Amino acid sequence: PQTIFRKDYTPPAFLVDTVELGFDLHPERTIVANRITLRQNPASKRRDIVLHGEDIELVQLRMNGQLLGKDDYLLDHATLTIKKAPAQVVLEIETLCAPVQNTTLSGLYVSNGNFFTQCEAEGFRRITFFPDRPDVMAKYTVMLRADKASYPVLLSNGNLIEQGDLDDGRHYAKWEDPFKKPSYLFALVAARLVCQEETFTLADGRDVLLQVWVEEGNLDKTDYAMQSLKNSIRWDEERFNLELDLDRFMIVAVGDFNMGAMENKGLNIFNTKFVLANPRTATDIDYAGIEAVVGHEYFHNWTGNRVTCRDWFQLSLKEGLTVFRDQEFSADMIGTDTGRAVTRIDQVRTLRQAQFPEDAGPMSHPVRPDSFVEINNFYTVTVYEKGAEVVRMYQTLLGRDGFRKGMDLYFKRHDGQAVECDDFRAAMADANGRDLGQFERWYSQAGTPVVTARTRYDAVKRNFDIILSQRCAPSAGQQDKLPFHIPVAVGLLGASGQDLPLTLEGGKHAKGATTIVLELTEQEQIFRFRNVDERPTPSILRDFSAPVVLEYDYTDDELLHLFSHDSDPVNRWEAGQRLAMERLLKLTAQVAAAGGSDANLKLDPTFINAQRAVLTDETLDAAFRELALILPSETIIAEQMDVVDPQAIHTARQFMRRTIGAALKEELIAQYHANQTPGDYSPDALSAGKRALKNLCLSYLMVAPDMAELKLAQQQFEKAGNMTDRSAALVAMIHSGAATGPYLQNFYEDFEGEALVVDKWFAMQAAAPTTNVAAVRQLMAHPAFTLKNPNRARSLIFNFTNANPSQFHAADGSAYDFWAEHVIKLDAINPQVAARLARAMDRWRRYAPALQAKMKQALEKVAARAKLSNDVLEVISKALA
Ligand code: HT7
Ligand code: ZN
Repeated sequence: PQTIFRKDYTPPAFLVDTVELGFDLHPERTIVANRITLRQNPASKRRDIVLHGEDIELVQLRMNGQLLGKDDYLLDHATLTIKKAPAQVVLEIETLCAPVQNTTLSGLYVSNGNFFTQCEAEGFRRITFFPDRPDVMAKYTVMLRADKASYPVLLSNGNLIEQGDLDDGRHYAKWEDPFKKPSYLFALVAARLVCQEETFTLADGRDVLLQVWVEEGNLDKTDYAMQSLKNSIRWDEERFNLELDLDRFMIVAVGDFNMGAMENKGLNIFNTKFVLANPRTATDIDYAGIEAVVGHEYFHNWTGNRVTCRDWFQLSLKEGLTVFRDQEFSADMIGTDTGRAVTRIDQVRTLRQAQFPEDAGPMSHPVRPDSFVEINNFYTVTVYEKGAEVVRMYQTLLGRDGFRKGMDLYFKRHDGQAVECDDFRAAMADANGRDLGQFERWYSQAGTPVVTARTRYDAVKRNFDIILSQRCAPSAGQQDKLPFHIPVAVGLLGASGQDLPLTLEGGKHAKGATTIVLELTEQEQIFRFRNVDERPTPSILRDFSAPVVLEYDYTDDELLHLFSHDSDPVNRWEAGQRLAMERLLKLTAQVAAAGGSDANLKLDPTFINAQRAVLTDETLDAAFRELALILPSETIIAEQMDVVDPQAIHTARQFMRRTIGAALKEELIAQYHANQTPGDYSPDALSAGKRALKNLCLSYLMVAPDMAELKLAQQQFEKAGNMTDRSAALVAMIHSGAATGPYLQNFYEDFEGEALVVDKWFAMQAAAPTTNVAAVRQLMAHPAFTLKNPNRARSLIFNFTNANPSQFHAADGSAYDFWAEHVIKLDAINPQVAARLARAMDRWRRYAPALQAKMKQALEKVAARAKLSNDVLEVISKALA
């Protein structure tokens, strides 16, 4: 397959001004009539019109009214080219496609009898021939025609300008989008759906219509999405002075969807998972996900739609920025400092769990990649989450006001344009009179920088020096890395845990500041703090001010001091994670040395006491305590090891959980009862935090439960008034290895008709360390299982391969065969989903030789298939390279 390089970008030869689309919708045979007006691009010397087209049949083509014959154009499996076209062209193109056969869920497809589209990144070319690239922006008018009884609702982007009945029971609707947009933002829906709608008044006094469309029977699950939409609109007005620019904004939920949601102009299409919620079916995490994704897609209206990407290498321009915006939105919605810190800790966990491993693996790429085979493989945690960290660093360096100035300038300069990451950086720099030249390396260099800190205290001169140095390991195509511009937020703690006022030599900081952002720009730099009366404990990288690994030789005492006192909650949590990680690594080594046995393991009382202190400190938010008590995940532990031994990690971590559960039994039971949330369910952060802590207590008590503890879980399951508590009880039971058959059966029967809950039912079994590959195969035989629905495939298969490491890496390699078999099967149905599954083997080279050999065999088995998609081929060949 062909690799596409960023350096090869050329402007389009022709620009498109208007697009008129006519759809005669039939599941088997949809006719698409497309009339586009094109004109030569003065910025290009080329005169060929190149249109993309994939899996569609050309019926007829006219240029400036003239029917074109086969000799007038070149047509292959991917493009239609008209050589030496005149400067002004009207093309009329008629094509055919078969939506019901389209299992890729890209382009126009049928889900549960309804029509939907998904065009990002390159799906529009599966609908009609078009220059399907984001720098071609045009105005669209869309006429939809379909059978009225089967598809009573006809939606597209922008405003509804006409609708009516046709012969033969068909009807039509005409939509017009007043804004220029790239083709990836086109959408249509033709369906039997119902909606919750509301008129909402914008800050400027305009009334807009908001709608959330779902299948009948789900109208009792749309309130939270609607509320989140209204909150998002308000938030963007207040925080960035950005208003909704349309008269109508629609969200439509669909059960078959490759990702979370899609920001099509005025017609956001969502995976049901991020729309539907009521207390009976959705957990606190689901509610938080809905708020974040509704916000994310809404915020794209400015960061992505009004200002879009010049080419797909710039994807993080819209995605990193929009993730940052949705993160800030979620934090502001909680509104408290600890709430903000809790969201920040969650972000750090995601980075460590998924982005750091990606950055160190075979698919490692810069935030702005230099090349790709299949763009769909680059909707990654690096582009999204690391991209958001890069945006966050502007705010850390420039301050909130400075960041806002940069945003204002960005929109002033680029509204209506398709631009590059460099344009965003230039707006930030110019609005603040700063040179951010070196900051560019965050976009161009892959890999996670490692910042090493050393300190020295001079009691006579009362100086405390922090010496920071940085390095970054080589990654594909990038042997030597240049120093990054890294903001390192630092505070110093005195002996009683108080923040010391800081005086940085040469720094210009407010008198009495207790956190200062050091700017590390060289390979090594010394930062000197003056007037320091005692040797302090440094709190480095507060609020996780940069996406780096921080190395500092903390003593246990220093970590315990930070864990008890740091005023920065992120670093307070981090100290606990370091204490736990040191022990987990030692225990893992001991298990491995003892041939897998945990017989002689010990956990020191100091650590247990520190855990006890946090658990019982009721001055701390429950949400924070919960995070402080969760041990680093098996994946994060694995990332710290040179040779990964998944079984030893699991045994060591389980030992630690069991020991904590036994030692703190009394306190865990007390906190379990103290953090009940009686009364009506509410997903607010305070209540969700209490439930999280309570359910963590339960999970500790259930590592090796006695009868009373088992009963506690069973009662919670039976009496729970919401899905958070019900599913937490069931998960605790499954993980404990207790006989759960009747409970699982009962859960399934209660929710058989709720697809999203059935997904949970598969997921919780797949991720349990008690579930082996044979059990997964058995679950696949369940009548509710299908590979065709991405949510369902993910719930069982992905949860097994990605969230159940001790079983996925079973010594006999049987789960690797299972993986290979399903990558191949899925690839024939949906390459995007298959390629995501393929990534489960990314880190295969880090395992012990016996496992490595089996993983390699499985990879080679997939690679040997004759008909692989580019999506899977790219992932597998990079893994094997
Ligand atoms: N911009 C969207 C990314 C996307 C996507 C969404 C649904 C299905 C396939 C997709 N390919 C790319 C989602 C977002 O980041 O908001
Ligand atoms: Zn996005």
